[in-house]
Formats: sequence, C-alpha cells, structure tokens
Amino acid sequence: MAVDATPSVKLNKVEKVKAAKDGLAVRDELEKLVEQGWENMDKGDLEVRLKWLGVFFRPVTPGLFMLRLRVPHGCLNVEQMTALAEIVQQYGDEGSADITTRQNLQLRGIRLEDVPNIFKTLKRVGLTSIQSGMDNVRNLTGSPVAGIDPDELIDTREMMQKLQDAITSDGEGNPRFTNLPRKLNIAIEGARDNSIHAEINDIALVPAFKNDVLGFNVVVGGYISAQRAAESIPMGVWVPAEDKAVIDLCCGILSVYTDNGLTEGLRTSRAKARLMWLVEGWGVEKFRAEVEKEIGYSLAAAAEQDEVTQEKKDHLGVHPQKQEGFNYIGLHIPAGRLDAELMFELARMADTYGNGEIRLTVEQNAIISYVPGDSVEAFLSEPLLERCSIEPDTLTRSLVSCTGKAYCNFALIDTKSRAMAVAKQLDAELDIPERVRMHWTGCPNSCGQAQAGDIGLMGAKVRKDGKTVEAVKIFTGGQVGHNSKLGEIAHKGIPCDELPDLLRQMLIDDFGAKPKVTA
Ligand code: SRM
Ligand code: SF4
Repeated sequence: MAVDATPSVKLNKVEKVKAAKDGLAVRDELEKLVEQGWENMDKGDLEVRLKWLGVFFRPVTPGLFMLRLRVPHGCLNVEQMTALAEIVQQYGDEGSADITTRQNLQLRGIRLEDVPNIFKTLKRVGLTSIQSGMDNVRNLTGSPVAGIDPDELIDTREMMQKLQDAITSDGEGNPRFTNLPRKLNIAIEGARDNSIHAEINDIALVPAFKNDVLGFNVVVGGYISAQRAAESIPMGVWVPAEDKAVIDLCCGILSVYTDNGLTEGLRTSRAKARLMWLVEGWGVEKFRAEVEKEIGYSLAAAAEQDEVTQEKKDHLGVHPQKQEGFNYIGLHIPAGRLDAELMFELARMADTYGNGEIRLTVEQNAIISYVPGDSVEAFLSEPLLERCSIEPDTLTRSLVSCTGKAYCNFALIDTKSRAMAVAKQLDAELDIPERVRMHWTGCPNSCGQAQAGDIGLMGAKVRKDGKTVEAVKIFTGGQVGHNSKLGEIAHKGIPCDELPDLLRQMLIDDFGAKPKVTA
C-alpha cells in the first residue's frame, strides 16, 4: 500500500523510498534484480526494499547477504531444519546461521543469484522470509514449550500460524500490512512465565481469565530503540483465546497504525514512529475506540489480573512434558550461532530421539521435544552434547547476544565472541550462586535487549590513552517473568579491556559470587 503523501507532510527518508515504490514490489521484480546484480542495483532496492523479502544487504560482507526467515513460535521440523542446513552448507566457511532474540533464524553468506532457488526450497518445506524486515510485523513469538508445558494455559501454536498467514497472506506477501510506519513486534503468551518478553513488544497478549473463560489481556506499545526504551502499557481489553478474536484484534491494530501513520505524524520521524507514539498521542481510550471501530465490534474490558505468575524459565536441561513419559530437552547454543554441521545434527537428534520438532527460544537456544524417558540417557551421551550442553556454567548459560560487528554495520563493538570469552573467564574464576542473565548488544538499537538483562552491555566507543577504543554502557536491574521491568544505566564508557574486572566486582557485590578456591 503506497502512502498518499500530501505536500504539507514531511516524510522521513525511508517513507520517501516507500512512496517512490512500495517495499513489497521487489517480490515481483526479483528475477530482474538478480540479473542486474547487486553492484548495479538502485540503492533503495538494495538497502531497503529487499528487506521486505527478508534479504538483507550486509555492508560488512558485500555480496554475501543475510536471509531473515519467519519461524512463528520458533517451531521447526526436521525437514525444514535439514533444508536450511543444506542452504547454509553450500556456502562453506562463509555460511552460518543465527538464532535470533525473536526465536527466529537468520542465514548468512547468501548470494543474491541463489535467492530465487532458496525461496523455492523454503516454499517446499512450508517456510517463508516475507516481510521479516523493515516496516513490517516481525517474527511472532510465543512460549517455546507450547503444547508440551505441564503448566501451560493456552497452546498458541495454531493461532500464531494463522495470525502469520493473515498478516503475510499465507507467506505470499500482504499489501495491507506491509507499509507500517515502522517495525512492529507481536508476542502471544500461553504460559505462566512471560517467556515472550511482553514488556518489550508493540502488541503482547498474556493469559487471563475473565468470568472463568480463558483468554488474553492485551498490552501495547512496548519497544526499545536508540532514543527510548518503553515498557508496554495495558490496552484495557481482554479477548477470548479464539483464533478469530486474536486475529481481529492484531489486524485491527495494524490497520489503525497503518492508516493513521501520516495524519498522526508517525511517518515524519523514524524515532517517533513506533506504535507507542500513536497510543500516547491519542491516549489509550481513543486508541481502543479506533481499534473497535476498525474491527466493527466492542472489546471486553481487561480481566482484573493476568495469569503470569512464574519466574521466566530458560528451558535448558531435561524436563517432563505434559504428555506422560516424554521429555523436552533444552540445549545451549553458544551465542545462538549455528553452522551447517550443527543444524544437521539438531535435525538428526530430533528425528532419532524426538518427534522431529526443533524449537528455538528468545534466549537463542534450541529444544528437542518428545524424548521418551528411556531414551534420555542415550540422548545425553551423544557427541552433540559436548558442543551444546544442557547444563553450561552460570554466565554462559544465560548469555544473549546480538549480531555485533562481524556482520552488522551499526555495531560499535564485537559482541558474540567477546561475550562468550568474558562469560567463560568469569565462570572459571567465580562461584556464582544464582542465575545472572547477561544481555550483550552491539549498539543502542538494543537488538540483544540490554535493558532486559540482569546485566546489560551495550556497545559504545570511548577515548583511552589517546585512542578510540571499544567500550560498553552497563545496564542493571532488568527483570523478566511476572515482575518484568527494564534495566537502567549503571555505568557508562567502560573500555572493553576493563570489563572483566568491573563485572567480577559487580558479580561479587550484587550477585553473591565468590572467587573459586583452587587447590
Ligand atoms: Fe534488531 C535493526 C538484528 C531483534 C531493535 N536489527 C537491526 C538490523 C536489521 C540492522 C542492520 O540492518 O544491520 C540488524 C541486522 C544485523 C544482522 O546482520 O544480524 C538487527 N535484531 C537483530 C537480531 C538478529 C539480533 C540477534 O542477534 O538476535 C534480532 C532479529 C529478530 C528477528 O528475528 O526478527 C533483532 N532488534 C531486535 C530487538 C529485540 C526484540 O525484538 O525483542 C530489538 C529491540 C526491541 C524492539 O524492536 O522494540 C531490535 N533492530 C532494532 C532497531 C531499533 C528499532 C527502533 O524502533 O528504533 C533497529 C534499527 C532500526 O530499525 O532502525 C534494528
Ligand atoms: Fe546490529 Fe546494533 Fe542490532 Fe547489534 S544492536 S544487531 S549491533 S543494530
């Protein structure tokens, strides 16, 4: 849907690109663009519009693109994981994949000329990468143990797939929802532990009973950006746990957001374009009334309380499922980084021991489900467990990291490898009695959700000894689960080489860590 730009409204840079040609238009021009080659492509197509197909030009590795998929709920099957492993394998050392902080997968090293065939493969195995970047609805997140969690209230998997189908027109691309004023994150929680980070999603549904009927309370407007981190606020409505009600609500909000983006000034400044700005500009009452007008019926008032009552789980280790005799096993994937070999192995393990499902988590780990009790021992003795432990050391266990300098041109620092090295060093030096979630993010965009960590580390630069060096801002106090809260800045401008000493002291002072006694 092209924006009807009136001369009186100043459009931001990206809106101008979209007004010149709709983002989704590249879907029908792909073959022509591939023939043209990325070196000769119009900048708007290369750097902006291709992201509507999930194809990301990487200035750090020109010619080697990143492909961001959509994996609603983080659920993949053996056939899908194997197909993705084969894609990554063809790029040899340049190929890899990352599990993202939206329980999604990104493939790396992709050459543009291979994209049409890759799309055919994705379609064959029931996957899509459509509308996964830029001003679109991003990967839909849900509990990674939906359908198998003994404490679960609502299995949201089918609902989530239907919602993705509605938003993307069954993965083909949907002009109605492809020109939002900005990105939009949706999460639906069916469990009690807020595994989805409801507080930082633009739209989040959390389980709640109303008159003994199970449904969802709705919170809106949560987001993090370089300029502002905002916790979501109650929309004051409740919807039953029915596909139609959930799809109506989400699509209603998307329509209102899209259609009012110009008149409400959201398309003028990228920094003031997320859903929260519309909600705050109108006030929650008007926002709700506009959504009701759009969907054509009144929404019920929110239930008094929601059912998010538990600490956030990390799902690592062996856990009994609600299906008697079966277990799900959470594997730690260091910094979420995969290679083809590991992807094939995950597929094989899911096929051999489980029901063929591989689930991804927002902590960038993987879960294999339906492992019978009498197969657990054999599972745990597989060589994969040496690389992907079920019980890593404390800091390593809870580490989350964004892409960083290796592939992202916004990055001010290297993240994944440094994060792993620092965690490993401090795990070796300290006994840490409690879980400490360290979230690393390479720049203020905070894709690694620094504000959600017990300790959040955000890339920065400082001058040290007359040189500009890599540094971090440190956030503390981020809480997840039923008492979620965003962390605040505790230290600024810490050069990365001084970080282990400072973190060691913080862990001792604030988290009860003790130096390990060596014999
Ligand atoms: Fe992000 C932009 C990576 C989750 C906030 N994000 C980017 C880009 C596309 C920038 C670029 O073109 O290089 C990064 C691609 C780097 C690469 O090559 O991987 C990027 N974001 C990621 C991922 C891969 C981080 C990760 O390692 O897991 C995550 C992909 C999720 C997915 O599967 O779709 C990712 N990004 C997030 C999150 C976390 C979340 O959703 O819970 C946030 C903060 C929450 C939010 O959006 O409210 C986030 N990313 C941003 C922003 C700031 C948005 C804003 O409103 O200003 C940008 C910059 C932008 O959009 O202008 C950004
Ligand atoms: Fe890139 Fe910054 Fe996002 Fe990290 S936080 S992936 S460095 S944009």
